[in-house]
Amino acid sequence: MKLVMAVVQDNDAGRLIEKLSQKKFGLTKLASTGGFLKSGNTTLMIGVEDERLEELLAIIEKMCKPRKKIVTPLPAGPADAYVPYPVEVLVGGATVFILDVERFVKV
Ligand code: 2BA
Ligand code: 2BA
Repeated sequence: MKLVMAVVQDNDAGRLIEKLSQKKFGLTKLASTGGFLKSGNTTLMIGVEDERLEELLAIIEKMCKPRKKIVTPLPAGPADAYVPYPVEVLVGGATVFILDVERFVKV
């Protein structure tokens, strides 16, 4: 079994959860915050049998779209040297971690 931790954009989370639930993947949704943009995103914790891992990854890839976001960096350093020009970053599709599960029990 694997534990998939998938960081996805809030905009994609609803449809992705619906699809995964339809396909009978067990999952837990966590509200999270990106360290860089400091805005909300969604982390899904999905325990999955090895045989269904590729199917799961294909669904995540299909449903999570990369998007451009414009951010204005916060000041760092002397205030008179700060030029607040906006920067474009490409966020997502999804950032996915896949971990081996030693034991999975429901008690
Ligand atoms: P349980 O299987 O006891 O799961 C309780 C909660 O544990 C789940 O809440 C979910 O947050 C987490 N969980 C379970 N399996 C997981 C996994 N493989 N990976 C990550 N987290 C997992 P809910 O998703 O709200 O589900 C509540 C109960 O509804 C479940 O109890 C199960 O009896 C049933 N259920 C869940 N998904 C279903 C589905 N697709 N079709 C029918 N029944 C479902
Ligand atoms: P954030 O940390 O809010 O990052 C949003 C996007 O900003 C990133 O998209 C990336 O394109 C850009 N970015 C992040 N750190 C940067 C930096 N130091 N300098 C310039 N640009 C930077 P993604 O890479 O697609 O990441 C989306 C979200 O996935 C992240 O939100 C974070 O919550 C999570 N994530 C990404 N890499 C991670 C990692 N190694 N460990 C844990 N979480 C990660």
